[in-house]
Amino acid sequence: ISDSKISEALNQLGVKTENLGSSTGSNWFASGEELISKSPVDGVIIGKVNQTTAEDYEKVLQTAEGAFKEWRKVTAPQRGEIVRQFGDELRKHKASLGKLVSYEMGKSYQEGLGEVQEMIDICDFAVGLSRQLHGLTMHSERPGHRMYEQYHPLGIVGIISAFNFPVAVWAWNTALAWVCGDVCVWKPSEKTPLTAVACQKLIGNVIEANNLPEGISCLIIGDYKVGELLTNDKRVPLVSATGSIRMGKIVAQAVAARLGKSLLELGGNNAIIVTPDADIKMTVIGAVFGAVGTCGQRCTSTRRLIVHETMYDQVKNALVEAYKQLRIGDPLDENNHVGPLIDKDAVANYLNALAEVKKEGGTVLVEGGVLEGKGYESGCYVKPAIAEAENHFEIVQHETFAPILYLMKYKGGVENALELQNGVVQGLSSAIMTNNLREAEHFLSHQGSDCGIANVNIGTSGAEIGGAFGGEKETGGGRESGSDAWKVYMRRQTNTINYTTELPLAQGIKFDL
Ligand code: UN1
Repeated sequence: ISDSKISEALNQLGVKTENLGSSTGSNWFASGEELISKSPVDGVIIGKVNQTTAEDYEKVLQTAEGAFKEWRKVTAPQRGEIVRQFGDELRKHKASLGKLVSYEMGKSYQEGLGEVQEMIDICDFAVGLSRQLHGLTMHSERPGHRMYEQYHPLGIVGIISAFNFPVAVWAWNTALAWVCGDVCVWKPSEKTPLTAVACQKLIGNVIEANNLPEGISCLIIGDYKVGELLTNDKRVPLVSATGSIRMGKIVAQAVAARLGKSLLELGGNNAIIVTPDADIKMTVIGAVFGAVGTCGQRCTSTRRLIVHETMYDQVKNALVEAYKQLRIGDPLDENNHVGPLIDKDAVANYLNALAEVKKEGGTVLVEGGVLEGKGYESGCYVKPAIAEAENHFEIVQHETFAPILYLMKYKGGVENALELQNGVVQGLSSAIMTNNLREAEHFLSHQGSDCGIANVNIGTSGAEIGGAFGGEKETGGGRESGSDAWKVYMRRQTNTINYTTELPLAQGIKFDL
């Protein structure tokens, strides 16, 4: 670990041991090549972590298998108690972990704290859930029979998470999976290994203090090759993957080939529809936060603004003015609104998208560009840009993980705006800004938004954990976090009990011997 500006935070999190890599609970072992974690904030190498080899992976899986046999015997409310303790650890370490998230990933410190808060919230949710893993009871057609269903744990849940929410998305999955009685093997993004190490340290301490089997929480480190070990592994009945559509298609095919289950939360191409009845001030705040927050690297980031022709100039001018106020720089400095992109590859994708939109006939309203000079040495700081574009442009159809907002016009009724909004392959988040009840209800109806998330008078990003999170079409169809998303982490069993001395058959079938 280098002596960087977050060394104190790292110390508080206990991330200072040599030889970190694969882990089962608080037991670390590392034998693979080193993976370097470089901060996009200042380009400094924060630390190195050993990657998981095939042998390390085998050890992890066997430990997880053993742990599952013990963990499923612990009652669900007691499992909830462990998650409660983990939530308390997160409360204690919120500032340090938030800082590490901000420094390793590049989002603002406020957003880093927000991400840890999401982890705490999902822990609280999971604790309550641990007494509510309800099944239904049914009436049997046969006399003296009782029918009901119950949910049992699945076993080992694989979690593949992305760099943009390096800790919260893991927590959404793992907190639910744990109360459901599963054990988890986590492959974080290779771009953010240290935040993962920090989380594993925190849960490892809780597991150890409670004398529980270490394999309840496992960590494997590396790139897609390590992920493949997980997706191809028959011992892992569920793989939950968050990331790009390209990655999701590979994961889905590998898991389906062995008839496993996958939970996919992939790309978005989220739009805000701005109707003639929209409140301009709310629209601008929602759109700017949605487009530039996390430097445009949320899967719920606002990519498109579909504005009614009567509002177009007003919205356009207000946005251009708002973008002038944006302060870009060190995300740990709370005066800044926008931090860096994750790495130089992301910068290249951003530049490519800007070039493409021009090539296809778009007009740039707010120029982009890479920032240079003092404070921007990492080469990852870019200017949020706005371009007037058309929905059918190839580049507009594509999710570019960067702060580029495409502005487009619609005429006539809200159904025309919905044509555009739904006219992309992704289906994650959507929003309408309107004070018109008819428009709002149309947008929310079966003829309206085709996305997993549809908001009225709120932007596209910043979902709460209480609702099910995920989307349709190429977003992958999975749902994580709140509502009844827990059901995917369990197997349903239908039970019929005959308490008579007869054996009547269902459907009235007679079978006499
Ligand atoms: C993601 O970008 O992968 O709604 C998750 C939001 C956050 C979660 C985003 N609560 O923006």
